[in-house]
Amino acid sequence: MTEAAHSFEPTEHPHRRRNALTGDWVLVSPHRTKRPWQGQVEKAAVEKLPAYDPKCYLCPGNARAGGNQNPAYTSTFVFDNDFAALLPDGPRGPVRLPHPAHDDLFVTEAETGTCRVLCFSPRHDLTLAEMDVAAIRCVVDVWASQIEELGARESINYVQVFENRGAIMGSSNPHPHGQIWANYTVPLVPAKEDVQQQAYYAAHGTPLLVDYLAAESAAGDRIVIENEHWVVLVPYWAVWPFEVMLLPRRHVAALPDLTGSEREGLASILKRITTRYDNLFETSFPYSMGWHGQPTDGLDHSYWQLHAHFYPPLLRSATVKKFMVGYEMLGMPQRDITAEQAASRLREMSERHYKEIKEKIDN
Ligand code: H2U
Ligand code: ZN
Repeated sequence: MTEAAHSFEPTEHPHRRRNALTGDWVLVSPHRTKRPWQGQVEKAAVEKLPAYDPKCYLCPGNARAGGNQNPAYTSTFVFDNDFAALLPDGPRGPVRLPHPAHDDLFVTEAETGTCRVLCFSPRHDLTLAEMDVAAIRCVVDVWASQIEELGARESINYVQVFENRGAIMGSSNPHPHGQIWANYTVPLVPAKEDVQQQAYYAAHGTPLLVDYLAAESAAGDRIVIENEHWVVLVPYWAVWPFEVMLLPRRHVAALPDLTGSEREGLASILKRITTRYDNLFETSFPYSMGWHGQPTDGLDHSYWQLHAHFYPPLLRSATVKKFMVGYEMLGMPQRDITAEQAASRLREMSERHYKEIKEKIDN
């Protein structure tokens, strides 16, 4: 160990942290948090929405852009994306393009799959944070049944469930909804996680994220909230300011394998973490979230541990967003506040939604 290593202080000294789940690195610059901000200020989103919007393509009974009509659904509703990025039929696998001398410079694989949209609620004006636990439980059950149904297909080797929330994240519509993309090849991020988890299991004989959660529980400073079956923490290697990971306590490889009481606990902790997020800047907190579970290729992936990632872009207020530009695009991702500081901020938040408190005061 050098002299510098002896005096290393994670809240003061720039350092790199390795993402054990992907093998990527993040640069942490904790000394920069006092720097002034003179860049873009996002306009806070207008928050008062109607329970039903006749022009919304996701509301019950309305017509969608593709010409189809939504049923008068009362809980959740799943439909095939009218503008799907993947198509179920067609060629699949390596393609030979007319570049015989440069095959390795123009590598192409034909891809097939299915894209679906999942409405979380018939209510246009709610979010996961504002839905009740019973309604969120219905969303959990649909996530599980979609992964099960699509994953059973011979041509589907990975089912990616995700939610893109808020205009700032490019979400096209405030109506609470998520998406499901299921395809033949395992996408880039879960493929990296597969490699790292497999290598860790080969070296240690235990699943990477099971050991990781045990170590985080012992340390405690990155844990945000927990219940009987689940833990929410800011990962050691977090890139986004208030990024969190949601992990089951039990070793479970995929969402459909969750028991009834684990699903119940999941619905409850989803409401709690999204409420804390909303309370952080008193705004309907934008994020991209999604589930990572084992590939559905029928092979043995017992080294996998199910988990969800939440990647919110907001940095210091409802209007100041973190951009992944410059050094991040060309060098590597970088963050200012440490994962420990972010976890501490999220721990301080109330679990009573700020809108509920405001309504009380207004009346
Ligand atoms: P966001 O999750 O980014 O808001 O996307 C919503 C999806 O809904 C988007 O992929 C689809 C878009 O293709 N969509 C339909 O399938 N039908 C419509 O009538 C409009 C939007
Ligand atoms: Zn709607």
